[in-house]
Amino acid sequence: MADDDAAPPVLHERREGYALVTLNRPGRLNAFNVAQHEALMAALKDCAADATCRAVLLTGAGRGFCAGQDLGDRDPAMMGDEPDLGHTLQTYYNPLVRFLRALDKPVVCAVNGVAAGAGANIALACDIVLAARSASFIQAFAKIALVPDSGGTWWLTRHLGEARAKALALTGEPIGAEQAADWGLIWRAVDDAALMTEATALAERLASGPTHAYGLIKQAIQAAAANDLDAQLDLERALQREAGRSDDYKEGVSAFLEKRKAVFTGRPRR
Ligand code: LHQ
Repeated sequence: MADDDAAPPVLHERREGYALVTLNRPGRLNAFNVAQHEALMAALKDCAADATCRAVLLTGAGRGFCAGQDLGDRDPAMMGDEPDLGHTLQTYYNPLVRFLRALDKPVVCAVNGVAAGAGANIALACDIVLAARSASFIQAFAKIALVPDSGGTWWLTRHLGEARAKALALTGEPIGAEQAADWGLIWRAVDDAALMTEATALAERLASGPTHAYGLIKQAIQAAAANDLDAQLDLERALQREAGRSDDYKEGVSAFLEKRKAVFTGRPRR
């Protein structure tokens, strides 16, 4: 659908407490071109810099979540004999994955339909992934003689183990949302009609939570994969020290003792 390129490649809606970010090239199943990469990073950076933005909800327009790289931009007839795909990763996909992981606010991903290639792995880089029951995840790379990227070899191996990681990557066979949830690749599969209601409710809940503590939790869990228990215990001590100095900690304990609902500001400290 050529019309896609007339529309903004990413829709960025600032909502109360969070940003709704929608990949918006539905005629190409939201495959990434340069404009979509740039617009997505701009939206994420906007949320990072905005203290009133306390969570991100990422989804796709139309029937797909994201089909990975726009292969229309990669016609071998136009690319010369030695395309440098490493440069594309270095310039666009790797910074995106790193930004999602480093963002000190939770990122919810609502996978509304097929997530293929880098599209699947960008979804897996988010903090909490919900998927519509009809959605699927495809490590499509080997079908075009490529290697899973955007963290794919890392997510698959960490979450599923080598046997399933290799089978998915080598065959490029899709797995459905329920299978992905049963295997621990994503958080939850939900009915298609309920996806955005559930994802929105989750983003709203996170947006009124202790944002600073969420950032520390994210940091701790992401560090666990590379730490031994001793190092992780030390990290928890440091992060807990920091969390315990926040207004939200005081508010959380006071609210508990007073038997009322806590009202968190999300700020690090007074
Ligand atoms: C697309 C795409 C697409 C353009 C669907 N591009 N148009 C990093 C570094 C540098 C280079 C290379 O890549 C990477 C990372 C990667 O992501 S590699 C993996 C790239 N992605 C793929 O190989 C997936 C290609 N797409 C598919 O296999 C299918 O489209 C899936 C299985 C995702 C969906 O199948 P269907 O539901 O049957 O939809 P469809 O194939 O009919 O697609 C709908 C339209 O979207 C169609 O256009 P048309 O004009 O015919 O309606 C497709 O051409 C277009 N489309 N993916 N990646």
